[in-house]
Amino acid sequence: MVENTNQNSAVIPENNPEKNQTQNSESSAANLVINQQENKHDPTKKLAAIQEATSHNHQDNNYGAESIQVLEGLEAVRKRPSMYIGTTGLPGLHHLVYEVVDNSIDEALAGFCKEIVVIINEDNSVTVVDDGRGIPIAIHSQYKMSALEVVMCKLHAGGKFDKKTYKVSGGLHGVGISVVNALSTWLQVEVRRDGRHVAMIFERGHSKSGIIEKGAADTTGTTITFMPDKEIFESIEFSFDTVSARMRELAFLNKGIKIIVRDERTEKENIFQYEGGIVSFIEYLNRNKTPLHPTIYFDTEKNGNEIEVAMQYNAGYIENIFSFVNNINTIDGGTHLTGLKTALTRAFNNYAESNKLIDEKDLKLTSDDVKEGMCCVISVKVQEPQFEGQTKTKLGNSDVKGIVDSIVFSSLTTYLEENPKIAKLIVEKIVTSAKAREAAKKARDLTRRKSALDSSSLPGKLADCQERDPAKCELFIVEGDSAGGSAKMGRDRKFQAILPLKGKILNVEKARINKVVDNDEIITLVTAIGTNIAEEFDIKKLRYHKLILMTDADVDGSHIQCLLLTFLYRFMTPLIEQGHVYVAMPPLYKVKKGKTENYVYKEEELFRLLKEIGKDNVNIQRYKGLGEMNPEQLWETTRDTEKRMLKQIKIEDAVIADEIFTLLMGDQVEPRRKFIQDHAKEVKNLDL
Ligand code: 0RA
Repeated sequence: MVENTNQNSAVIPENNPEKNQTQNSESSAANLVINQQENKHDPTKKLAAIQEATSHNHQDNNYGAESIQVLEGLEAVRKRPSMYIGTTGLPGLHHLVYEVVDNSIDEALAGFCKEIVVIINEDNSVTVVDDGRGIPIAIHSQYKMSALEVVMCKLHAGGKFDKKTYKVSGGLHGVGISVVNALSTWLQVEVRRDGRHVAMIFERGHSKSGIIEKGAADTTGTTITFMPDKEIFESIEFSFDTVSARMRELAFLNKGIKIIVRDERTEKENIFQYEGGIVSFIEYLNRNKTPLHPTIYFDTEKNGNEIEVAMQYNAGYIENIFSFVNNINTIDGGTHLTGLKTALTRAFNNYAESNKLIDEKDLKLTSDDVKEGMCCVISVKVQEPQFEGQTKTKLGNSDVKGIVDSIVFSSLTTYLEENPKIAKLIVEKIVTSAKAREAAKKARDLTRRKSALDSSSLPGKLADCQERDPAKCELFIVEGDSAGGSAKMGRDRKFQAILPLKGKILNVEKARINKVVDNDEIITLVTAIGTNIAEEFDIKKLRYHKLILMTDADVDGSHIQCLLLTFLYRFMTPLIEQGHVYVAMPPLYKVKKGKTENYVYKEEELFRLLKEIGKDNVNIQRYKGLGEMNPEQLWETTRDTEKRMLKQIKIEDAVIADEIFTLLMGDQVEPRRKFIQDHAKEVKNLDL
């Protein structure tokens, strides 16, 4: 695992007018382009000149059976060019350049090429020069022609000569240089190899010369110049910026390679060379952002696949993940990207959990959380890539997913363990993203729920009253179905409505208040009240001016009361502010002496009363829950507007309820324990 320190990355600025150089005729690569000046505009002249210069007796137009097949292959390319290069528009045109360059990149990957020069000539022909081994020129035994000719004329012949060559680079379709030849009005190739300097000329894929001896060579390399066919392409105007962008990318992906792009039409030049490879790529991508840590980098080989990953978080929120397979930008992702994402999510969750960096219970870091503000480049090199999809920009090899997953997981885990400060910083950012995502989801859920809450049909559980004037109506919100039953019997149906709620709301809702909105009981409640909630709240739709919460005088009852108040406070605040919410105060005891009955609502009251009436012949009945009361008792204690005890809830009460709710239901264990210790008495008598 290497943490990049930026010391060795030579990032050369480009598109900088001061750095743009005019063509330097001293450049070794540029000198390799023979007769460039004289013959640039007339390929026929160039051909004649080269033919004249050579004394070599070649087998011009004297092909064996195999070679005819070879040429038929290239006719197919001319007939259906899009099958080979995607389009005949500008992308296809530029693809020709990339195809040639890819061969040079392969030489570089094999360790034989250090520098590639791409020149857009004045006539829109393109020259690619490399200092690799040079295309072999010996006669190829199978095809009975020079290897050079086979490479240039046989479809897919590219790497066949050298099985050992680590051939991974490949244009978009990996079609080989012969396709470029087929789609060029003329193409000239020069090879410097084995001390020889030779050339060969082609027209629309057909050899127009044999091997032309150009003299001795003390260097090795290949120079290919081609003129795209106007009959094939919609336009042959190359874009310096498009070519530059791809060359820059290739320079990032293949560390150390020097790629020079020169435009003879405008005398612009870019030089790309990055010793840092994809680490430099990350620096480039994050250049206008605020990086949070040094780039994380790892590079591993497994089963002949090379996996390189560089990543860095910035202070922003945008995800920037680039994936490459054999230098091809897999814009549609594929198995390598899936493996990467799975591993990242797993590694960060694992680390966050084992280091207790998530303070919210049940909060899971998702792939989206992990990707926020992340800049990442994954570059894999696989032996036999299978590209899928219309544009062949999606990797299909199924084994790559597991390989990438396990390598990224273990490498990243090691990195996080070795760099706890950076790990903490990153995980904190991811946790923040996760919380923001949850909050956004809450808001969305709420909106979705709110539309459900607007339903005009009243809940079936509601025993409504007859009166239509809300100012005269009361809604009893009653805990438990049994209590609801007796409440129904004890009410004055003219103006009193009953809504029984199932008592166990709390169990489901332990996690979050927002989830309360998902609860069927709450939906029933809101529909009965009629106002909707939050931003959608409309007091004009209030169906009852008195909302009376009626719960048992036990711990469960006070919990439910606490939940309901919290809910009303958070989502229907004006109801509390304007004094529409009440809590019924069912008695704790009924004290009977002789014919006199007294309901007792507080412990202290019981002592006071007993002192008053004396302890003899007194019958004390303790009520454990609403269900124990008969309808008449319920009526007396809560419905009879003359006798009942109601407590009007003020905003302070609701705030307290909310605080208690948060403490009791929240994730923070310590404050909850402290609260219960501090308020042991109050908690016992939570029944406001
Ligand atoms: C076939 C075999 C070898 C190299 C090449 C082709 C080759 C092609 C191009 C195209 C542009 N530049 C290139 N450089 C090399 C292997 C040669 C060996 O084994 O020596």
